[in-house]
Amino acid sequence: MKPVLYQYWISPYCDKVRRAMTLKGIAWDIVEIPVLPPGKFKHISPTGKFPAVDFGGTIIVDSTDIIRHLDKIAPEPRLIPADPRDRADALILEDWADESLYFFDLTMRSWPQNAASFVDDLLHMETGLKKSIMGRFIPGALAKVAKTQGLGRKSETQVTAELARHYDGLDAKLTGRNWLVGDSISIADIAVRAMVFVLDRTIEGKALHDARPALAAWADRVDAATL
Ligand SMILES: N[C@@H](CCC(=O)N[C@@H](CS)C(=O)NCC(=O)O)C(=O)O
Repeated sequence: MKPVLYQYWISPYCDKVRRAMTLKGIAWDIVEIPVLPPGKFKHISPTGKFPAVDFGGTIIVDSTDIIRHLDKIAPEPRLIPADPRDRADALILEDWADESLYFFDLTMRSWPQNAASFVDDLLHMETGLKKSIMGRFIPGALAKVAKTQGLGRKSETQVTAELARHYDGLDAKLTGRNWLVGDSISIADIAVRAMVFVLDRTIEGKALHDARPALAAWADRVDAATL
C-alpha cells in the first residue's frame, strides 16, 4: 500500500516530503487539501498543518518527523547523516530553512508585485467567483502573518538585502562542493532547496538566485536527484 501524502501543492514543507520520497524511490498517492473550508482534514492533522502522511494507518504530521520516519522505513540513501557532527549541521540548516527562510517566502510573496502568482499557486484548485473573492483577501492575510512574525514590518529593500546575505552564505558554502553537509545529499539540501524553490516565485528571490552560480548549480543538482 502506497503512503498517502495530504498536501498543499505549493507548500515548501510538502515539497520537502515529495523530494525525500522521490530520492528514496518511494511511490505515493496524493490528497490535495482545499484552502476552503478550513478544518475539513482535522481527522488527519489535528493541528491543521500539512504535510501529513498516512503510512498504512500510521499518520505522521510535520515534514521533519515524516523524513525521520522515511529514513527508518527506507534507509538508503539516508537523509539524516550518521556522523553526529554532520547530523547536527544538517538539522540546524533544516531548521533554519523551515523557520527563517520560510518567512522570507511569506513576506515577499505578500508584496504587490508577487501576490498574483501566490494567489494562483495557492488557489490552483479553485475557479470563478470563489477564486476571485478569495484572491482579494489572501495577500492581506499573508502580510498579516509576516507582520506578526516581524519580517513583514521591514521595508522591501531591507528584506531583499537580508535574503541576499543568506544567499551569499549559501553560495559561499556551496562553492567547490556538491552538498551543504558532508559528501552526500541530506535533509539540509532538501529543506533549503524547497524554500529556494518558492522564493524563486518572487521577482526578487529569482534574481538573487540567478546571480549566484554555486547556488544555482547546487539547485540544479538537488533537482536532478529529487524531482
Ligand atoms: N513544521 C511544519 C510546518 C507545516 C506548515 O506550516 N504548513 C503550512 C503550509 S506551508 C500549513 O499547513 N498551514 C496551514 C495552517 O497554518 O492552517 C512542517 O515542517 O511540516
